[in-house]
Amino acid sequence: MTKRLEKERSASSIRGRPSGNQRLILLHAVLNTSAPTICSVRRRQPPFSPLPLLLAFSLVLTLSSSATRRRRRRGTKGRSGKMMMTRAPMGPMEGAAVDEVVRRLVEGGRGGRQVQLSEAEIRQLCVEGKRVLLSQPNLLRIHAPVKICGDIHGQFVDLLRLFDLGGYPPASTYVFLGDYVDRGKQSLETICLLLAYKIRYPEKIFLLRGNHEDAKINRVYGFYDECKRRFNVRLWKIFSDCFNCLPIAAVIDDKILCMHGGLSPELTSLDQIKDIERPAEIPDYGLLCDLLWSDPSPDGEGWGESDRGVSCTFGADKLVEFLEKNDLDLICRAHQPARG
Ligand SMILES: [Mn+2]
Repeated sequence: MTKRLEKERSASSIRGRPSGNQRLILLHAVLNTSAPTICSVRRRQPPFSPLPLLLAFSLVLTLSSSATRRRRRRGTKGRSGKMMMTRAPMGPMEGAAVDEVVRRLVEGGRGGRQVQLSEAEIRQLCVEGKRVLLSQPNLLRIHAPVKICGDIHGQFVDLLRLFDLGGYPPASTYVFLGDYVDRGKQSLETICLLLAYKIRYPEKIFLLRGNHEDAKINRVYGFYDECKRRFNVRLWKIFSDCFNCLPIAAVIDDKILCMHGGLSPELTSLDQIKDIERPAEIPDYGLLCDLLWSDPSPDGEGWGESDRGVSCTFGADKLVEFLEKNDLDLICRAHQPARG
């Protein structure tokens, strides 16, 4: 554990782009720097044109599909009826109440101002959020166009800037690649807004799990302290229950696999991700650990030892092998900051 934490501490100083591999998109969250970064995305065959929107803190990738199989489902379609029948006690968080939480966070959070929701509201966001997360599979199937966002890490002002740029849900569909909490100053506002949108528009925003959505990690890197300072430890535990239900990966238009970390030597088929049961704690090794912790190897081939002391690295050969076997074009992941 100590080794893992030490290595995680050093993760913020990870060198830039990990490799020249052409089929890996990295979504960089550049913490505490205004240096812009950009990732080139080249493809063997272009069924759609990625449009990178560069921000100082994160990269949003818009994937627009010309072979349009997009489904225009309304965000709330098909869930309110079930909700009314099975979860009447959560009624207060429906519709207008969630909208009100969103409004207070978005309007109140401008300029870095703190927005203090009530403890009861946050508990409801966690409980209802958990229910919505578990109602969808651990391996999500999503259709383009969609905007993919990397680590937010409690930088709530930057999250609002992302929505300013890309449109506020439900105007656009989003996939977030995890690491919502820790490091930044406003983990609570960040995760509360994302959960509120998830509850309100379950088909328009998808929240994957990052390695910081893990009680062992966010106990140490800021989220626990923020919960304790602004509320209490009980609330932090309620968040942990919710985080244990976040999905692990998403496939966009059957071609782009998204996850926070990367590949695993144990991963041969996508069904293995689908079959991971939730709620789940992140183990110290194995498939689930690797999906949230592994990194591409900057130059090596095969599987390598990670500098983090957790999980492993994967070489370009392993990436190509996996993509070809599973008929995928790209892996899209986050987890590593980069220098511009
Ligand atoms: Mn990470």
